[in-house]
Amino acid sequence: MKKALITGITGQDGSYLAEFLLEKGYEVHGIKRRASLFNTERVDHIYEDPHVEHARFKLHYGDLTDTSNLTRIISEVRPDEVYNLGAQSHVAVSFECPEYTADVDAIGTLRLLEAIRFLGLEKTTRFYQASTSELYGLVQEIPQKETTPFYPRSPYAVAKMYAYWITVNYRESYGMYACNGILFNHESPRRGETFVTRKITRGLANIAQGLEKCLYLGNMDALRDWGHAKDYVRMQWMMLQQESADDFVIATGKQISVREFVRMSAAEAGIGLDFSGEGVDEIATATTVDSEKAPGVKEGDVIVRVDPRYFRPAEVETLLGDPTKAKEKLGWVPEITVEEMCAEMVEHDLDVARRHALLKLHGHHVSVARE
Ligand code: NDP
Ligand code: GDR
Repeated sequence: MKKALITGITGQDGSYLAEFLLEKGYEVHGIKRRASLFNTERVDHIYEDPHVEHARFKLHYGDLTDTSNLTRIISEVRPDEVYNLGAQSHVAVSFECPEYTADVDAIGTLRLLEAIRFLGLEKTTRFYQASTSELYGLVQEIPQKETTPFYPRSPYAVAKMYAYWITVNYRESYGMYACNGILFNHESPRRGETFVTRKITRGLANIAQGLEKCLYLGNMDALRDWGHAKDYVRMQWMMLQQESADDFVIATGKQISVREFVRMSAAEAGIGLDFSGEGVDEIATATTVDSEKAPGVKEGDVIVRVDPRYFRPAEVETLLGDPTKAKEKLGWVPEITVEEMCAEMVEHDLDVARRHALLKLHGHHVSVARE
């Protein structure tokens, strides 16, 4: 039985990848951080009681900032494949916590690679690094492919650039099977609530159900190439099954703006929108309302506004990937469109919002925390 170790298993991608690998028959080990509350919600459905014999899903406490811990876990597990998905993954937060982001996202990757080498596993353990389209930042070429020069625009992207090159370096220096997946944005109902797509689907669902009045966003002109996380984790595994290690861009090859994603999500929630004003004065007003789906909204309500606190010190305005290499060399093509993904996310968040509205009706406190 093959063994995989996933850092970031409690995150969006980690949870889908764990499901995928369990289905493939792997024994799956994951690193979770100690938190004051349970933080395994995304993997609770695949959790196996460690007391049960032959459990194939195992969690280890750990942290990418802790070298001895990482070395001990790798030495105990001796994984065939390591997927390094753990990261401080929020671009805006990386401007607030640049040093921590560098420690986890850049040096954390080095710690893992060194642990593999130190334990003499460099010829047997395959390594996947979660690289990112943020490396392209201020884009030098449209669309972006594996040969497009990098120009990172945030502490997050700069840290990920170190991680990208140290992965290449360990491949070239020690003959390790180590790959970078340069993944463009990918989302799902399990996406963290403060990334823009989920913030939009969750915010609009809450507004539709009368739990919130208005959604505040930053730069609505930003263009992104959005895919579905399920399609992208399949590719992470495929990259480690080749004869030799290589780096691949993973994207859909289509882009839309944040504004268009708002419009699409609102339509799914039964709300037609009209956008007016410019820059910080831009607003979106409800022009048509399906009162069954969105009982909390009336025609004429302003339900989206701009709040400059969500602008970033340096912005990545446009990203559009060219996944030709992945298609030609690996036969990978994304199966889920952005429209299907948006519909799935809105449906999920409407379902949650309906339950919260019912709880509120019966006098319970309901949190609509956002950032
Ligand atoms: P998430 O933010 O959903 O998950 C990040 C994971 O990393 C969580 O499990 C988190 O734990 C864990 N983590 C954070 N800090 C540490 C630390 N110090 N030590 C150990 N683990 C830590 O990210 P995604 O699942 O969306 O992304 C997975 C990876 O892919 C990340 O590296 C991200 O940067 C990268 N990426 C993501 C893209 C996307 O569009 N989703 C695109 C390109 C790259 P906890 O649950 O406790 O917070
Ligand atoms: P990104 O994702 O920075 O591309 O990084 P995010 O969803 O945070 O932002 C996408 C774009 O939307 C604009 N935006 C807002 N973003 C957030 N979070 N909140 C807002 O209110 C808002 N309003 C507008 C942003 O300015 C940006 O242009 C994600 C992460 O998953 C990274 O880990 C990953 O590497 C990249 O995708 C590829």
